[in-house]
Amino acid sequence: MSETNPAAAAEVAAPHRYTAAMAAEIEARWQDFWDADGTYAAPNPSGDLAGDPALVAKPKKFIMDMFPYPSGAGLHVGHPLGYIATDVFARFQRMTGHNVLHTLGFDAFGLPAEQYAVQTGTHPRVSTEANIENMKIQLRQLGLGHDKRRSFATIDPDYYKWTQWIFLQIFNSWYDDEAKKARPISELIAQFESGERGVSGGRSWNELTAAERADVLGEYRLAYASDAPVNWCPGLGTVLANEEVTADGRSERGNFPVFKAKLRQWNMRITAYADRLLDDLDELDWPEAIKLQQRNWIGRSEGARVDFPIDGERITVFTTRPDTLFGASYMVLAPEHPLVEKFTPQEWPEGTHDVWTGGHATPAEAVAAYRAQAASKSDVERQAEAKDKTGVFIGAYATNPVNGEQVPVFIADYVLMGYGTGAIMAVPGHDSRDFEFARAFELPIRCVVEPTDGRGTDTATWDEAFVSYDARIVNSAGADVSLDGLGVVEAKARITEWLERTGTGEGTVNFRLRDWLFSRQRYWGEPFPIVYDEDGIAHALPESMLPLELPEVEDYSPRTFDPDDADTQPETPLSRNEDWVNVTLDLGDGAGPRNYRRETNTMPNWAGSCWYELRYLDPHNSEKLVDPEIERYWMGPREGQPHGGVDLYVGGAEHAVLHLLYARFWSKVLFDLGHVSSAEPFHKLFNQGMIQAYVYRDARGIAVPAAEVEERDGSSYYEGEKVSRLLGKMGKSLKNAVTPDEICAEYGADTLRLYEMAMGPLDVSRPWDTRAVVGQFRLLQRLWRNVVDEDSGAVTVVDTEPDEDTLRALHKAIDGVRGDLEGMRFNTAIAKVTELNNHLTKAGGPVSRSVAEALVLLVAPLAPHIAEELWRKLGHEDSVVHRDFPVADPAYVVDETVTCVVQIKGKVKARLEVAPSISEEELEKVALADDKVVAALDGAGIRKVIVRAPKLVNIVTA
Ligand code: ANZ
Repeated sequence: MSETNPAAAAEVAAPHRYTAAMAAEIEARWQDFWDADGTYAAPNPSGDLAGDPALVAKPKKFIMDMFPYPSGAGLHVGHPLGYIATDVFARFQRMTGHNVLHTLGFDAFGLPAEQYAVQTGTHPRVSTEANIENMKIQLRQLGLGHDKRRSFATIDPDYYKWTQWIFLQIFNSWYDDEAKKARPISELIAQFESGERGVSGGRSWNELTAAERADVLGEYRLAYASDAPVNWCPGLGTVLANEEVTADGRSERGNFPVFKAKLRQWNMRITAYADRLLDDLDELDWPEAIKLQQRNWIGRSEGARVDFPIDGERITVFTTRPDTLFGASYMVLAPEHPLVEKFTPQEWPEGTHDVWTGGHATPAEAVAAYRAQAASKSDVERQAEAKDKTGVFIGAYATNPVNGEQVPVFIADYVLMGYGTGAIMAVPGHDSRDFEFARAFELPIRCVVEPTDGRGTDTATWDEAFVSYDARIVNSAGADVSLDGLGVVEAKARITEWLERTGTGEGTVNFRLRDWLFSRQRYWGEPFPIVYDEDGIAHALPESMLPLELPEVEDYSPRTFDPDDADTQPETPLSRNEDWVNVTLDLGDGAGPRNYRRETNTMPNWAGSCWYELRYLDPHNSEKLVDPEIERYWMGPREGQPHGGVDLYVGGAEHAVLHLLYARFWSKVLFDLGHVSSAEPFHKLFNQGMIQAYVYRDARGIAVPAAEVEERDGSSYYEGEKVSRLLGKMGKSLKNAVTPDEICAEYGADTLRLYEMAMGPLDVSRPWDTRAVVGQFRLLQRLWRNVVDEDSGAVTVVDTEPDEDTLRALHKAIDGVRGDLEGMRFNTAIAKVTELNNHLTKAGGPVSRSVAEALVLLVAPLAPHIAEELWRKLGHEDSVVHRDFPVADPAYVVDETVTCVVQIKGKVKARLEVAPSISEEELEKVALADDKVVAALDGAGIRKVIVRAPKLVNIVTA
């Protein structure tokens, strides 16, 4: 490819032309300079990273990327999109009077390193550290202005010491529902000891054995071990969090079946924070789509608990529609509900309907058979809307409290034990699942919400339930309460009030969010700082024993099993090192040296990313997680950011409910316990789009190397054969990965940076096109040529004042670029820089120094190496990094502009304010880069662009 490459060819033409070789030389030199100079060091107000007080006194900006997992495949050009964007933004913020913290670490625990280790026999630390080194080299050549003093990897013992420390903070605290915050567990123990708080069962704290006390505290601790059913994935050999299980009940990673199994595992009581996690979203500057995903995941439902008496006991249901209580004609318990046995009689009651019994001779038999069947299914399978409803009568009736009616009780798998109370009142008239069940089991269907779709109230004629929140209640009058004629909202309020008055129920809020399963049966993760004594009681290691380092084991592979065999049990790799597991320790709790057994699970790979923003602030602190003054400086609450947090966090949208929810939860615990002043980790979140790439497939559907495909007359050919072309992900497996290394070698990092930023609005996905990269290279060549003579290498600028036209072009560009960089519209900023540069080229003759300098400063955030070089050539001794960004003179900005109309398929989609002198070529670029136009095109191919500068652009789509 290099023979046709203008970057290489130009070298022969003029000795001082901007070429790939020159870019390589300039870039390497400036990168070395920045490293040696510490150009990007952001000073802290105190501590070992304290620095220039004048800089500290400026307003701060903490700009962060979602840190990478150092994979063995290295980076392709899709990965740095966000890193370049934050870098441009950070540079702009530095030039507009901010103390900017921008750095990057590595999220380095996790499955891939371990799987690679198992395959190759290399220790995960060895391969991970090699990958980190490789990635650092790849990142360095991009010219990212990171404060490298603040970088770390989550696998560094100095780092995970504090991850373990936070675990202990969480373990040693409980959630006080009254104060609505976490408090130290010692304060709870004091309440038990003094009798201020009673122990359930009515016994006094002093009577309890150590084991009983540990159990009581386990009910409160924010990190606790429990035997609850967990997601066991035999194929991966580990258990998984709900968030790691796909909608069809398989592991997100590896796509193996996931089963429910009862195992003793660590959990984090994130549910205690459900309300605050919801409420505080309101104050965050996040994309609405992500907020919505979090809201749905937390799943707050307002409704009521209603007690249905049965045999002197009661079944409590959770319903979001207490207004339909008069329509409840049967009940359903989850098959695993603990009360099922209790209410199941010896024999079928008189007159039991045949279809209710499942053909079994006794209720107990029917229940046992049905339970066995339900246990083999995942929650998702059980809840599938389309599936036929199954279930069985348990032989008992309960009483509907509102009208005294006897309603039959069933077990059915569409009711889940893990939600609400694991029991429902079924209202088949107005709930689709209940409707199908009632039809299958010939149960009465009552209309208690008046249909608004003209179907009438005779349910015998209905094909489906009538589901509506906006209709009137009917057929709902009882002895002491009537809902007839009320709307849903009023009816809910009235019946809830009645339930509370009569002691048959109460209004309640239910959450979909479950506690976070926190154990993994893995080697490559943080060890838990927990040991068990001979009675099996868990003890925290004292802080002085942290970090608890990962021991060497012979075999760090997880024990995996037949992916379909649910009857298997995990085996932890750490348990294979008996010397490490069995220890004699003095925990400093007065018990003296005792024998303990270490916890052998490890933490999930999410742990390290739950708090890394804090460690960037004060990365070498060995006394504290983070110094409070430093934390307050960078993260503390301020005007418009009531919960504090990072000023800008950029990353992919795929982390909506995993990382982002977990990190918010840890922040809140640390905030409650007084360790930090910020209750939210990330104030502003921005999701960048993806860089897509064409995937070419041959007739057999096999991907062929994209680099070797030829495009001719709108078709694609590989080795002479026609191949298909589709946009897809970029990656090794699809043979279409392009590495930043290749592009840097061919054109230089500044060109790569410009190209990635010019491709379109940052939040929109865009297809990579290597052939288009050269366009940005040419821009840099023209920029260079406007300042430097290509033959002599001399600077050509003159000290005369620019003409009026040029002043207008300059100040409009300054004004526009400033606004665009502040608003993260990097593509339009580049279009404006290009316009100014072209104006200078077209004007001919030498460029005025003042204009050339301003132009260089405008370019500096986007293409920092060439900017530094030109700045130096222009006679400056300092770096552009800390220079002030140019400010437009309003007198030149209020120039007459013309409104240009952009049409797509003849319809007006945008209006642009452009200079009357804009060229056709420029106008086309500006129009195609416009957000509204990009949105309207929505990825559609463009057939033709008709430009009538300056007033019209007409885009014809394919
Ligand atoms: C009666 C009713 C009438 C209901 C009606 C709905 C419509 P969300 O909104 O997701 O919170 N439900 C309660 N617990 C359940 C469980 N463990 N498994 C399966 N379903 C359960 O859903 C709450 C509704 O889902 C509850 O309100 C209950 O059905 C059902 F016209 O009660 B409803």
